[in-house]
Amino acid sequence: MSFPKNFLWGGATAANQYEGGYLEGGKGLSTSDVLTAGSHTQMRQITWKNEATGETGKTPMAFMGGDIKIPEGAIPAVIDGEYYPSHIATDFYHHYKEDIALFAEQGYKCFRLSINWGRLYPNGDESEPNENGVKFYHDVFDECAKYGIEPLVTISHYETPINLTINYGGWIDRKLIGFYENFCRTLFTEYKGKVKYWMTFNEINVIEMGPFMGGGLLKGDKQNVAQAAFHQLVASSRVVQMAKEIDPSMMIGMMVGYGVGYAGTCNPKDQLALLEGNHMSHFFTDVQVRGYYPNYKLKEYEREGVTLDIKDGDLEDLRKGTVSFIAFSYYSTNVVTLDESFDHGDGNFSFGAKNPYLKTNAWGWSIDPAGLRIALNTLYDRYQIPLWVVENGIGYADVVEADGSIHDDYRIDYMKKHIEAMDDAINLDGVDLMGYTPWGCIDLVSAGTGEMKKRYGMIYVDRDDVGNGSLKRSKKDSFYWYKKVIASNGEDL
Ligand code: BGP
Repeated sequence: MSFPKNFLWGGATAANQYEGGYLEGGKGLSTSDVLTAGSHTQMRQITWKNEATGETGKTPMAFMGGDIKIPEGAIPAVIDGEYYPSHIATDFYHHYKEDIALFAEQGYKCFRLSINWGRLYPNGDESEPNENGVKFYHDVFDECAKYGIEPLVTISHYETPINLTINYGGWIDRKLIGFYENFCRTLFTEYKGKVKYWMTFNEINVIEMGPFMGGGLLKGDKQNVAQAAFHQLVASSRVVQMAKEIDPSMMIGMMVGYGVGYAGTCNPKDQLALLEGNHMSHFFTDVQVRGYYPNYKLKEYEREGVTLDIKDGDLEDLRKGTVSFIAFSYYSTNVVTLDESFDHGDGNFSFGAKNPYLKTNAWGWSIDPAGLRIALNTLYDRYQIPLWVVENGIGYADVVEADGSIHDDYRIDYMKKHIEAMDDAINLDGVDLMGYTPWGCIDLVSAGTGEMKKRYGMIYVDRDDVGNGSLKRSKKDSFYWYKKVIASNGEDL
């Protein structure tokens, strides 16, 4: 066991699932604020209201591709009587000092969080930021600095100011590039010297599967998604260049939800299906690391009649604004097969077929540490730039014992095996890995289902699926275990 001396051990969160304070300090509504709670198998839905008629309703599941189908004349809105888990979430907004102290107690070297765009720009299109919002993140970063914890900031994580969806249609409108640049200029100038590591969009590839969550889009057809993704890629490349001008020591990375697939059989048809899956997995990394659209994507667009509206300078920006590191989330692997005898499972996101060699959690996500080593090798072979595992973990309905303790040995086991896989990738394969921030290091709301009971944390938060609970924090067994792991720089697992 040996991890690099400056390996960045920490934990990961995101404002839309953790922060709460959804209308405090002048914050505007964002897309995540109109998402209802879901359930084990029911993904979250978007609520809407027609102001003129007073009619309200919910769309089908928010995380699926295709058109969102909000009726004519209605807009996404918060509806009385509905429960929205992200409004309070696990209330980082009021608990940040306590939480950062707990992270420090575990020995964190870094802490991943996201900036709530609507806290700085309530409508997204203002020219000047909301000072209250700017101050909140100064306070958070100052608190991190007290303990020598390096922030790792996701600039946009599943939320867009709702005004940008209602009045511009989300990222389909090119104007969002400018609004995002404006937002980033504020971030880079305000937090210069406090934040070194940034990622432009969380799981940028999610726009293909969740156009509303990823791009604030109400029209999720292929043409719209392709153009909106192009705008995000151009925006990302421009702010990479901007950051270099404002502070050359900043490192700006991209972030992708990385899909590792296995072909179900050696039937060449399965292998070709896997090849197509791999194209999907690499499209965004290819553009953000290499600086241009890969041929397989251009051919796919050509076949499907998708055209991109490209303005002067866009392609040059893509070339110039390539990222310094690849951050990715890794939870499980998928099986790609045309063989109908495979079991397809029933969890949320258990795409593809079930892998008979792997166990799954209650949500159908397979547990596959070897897949992480494969992910690290594949990405490093392909791009040869530093990697960072910024999300990893197991969702579990933890049980609180009568004495308040939480024995999450399944989580310890999951993390231990994934840390061993990273160790192998570093020491057996020579992969350049910067750090590890397991997801939802403190309990927070599930992005996919909106549940609280799908917990990832090493710190428990007393809150349930319908909003009851004191929000009190307590330490799970994994809290102490991970503390030991960090103290020994990964030696003592
Ligand atoms: C990733 C997201 C996170 C997070 C995680 C776990 O896709 O970046 O925001 O939530 O998945 O997913 P879930 O919360 O649905 O269990």
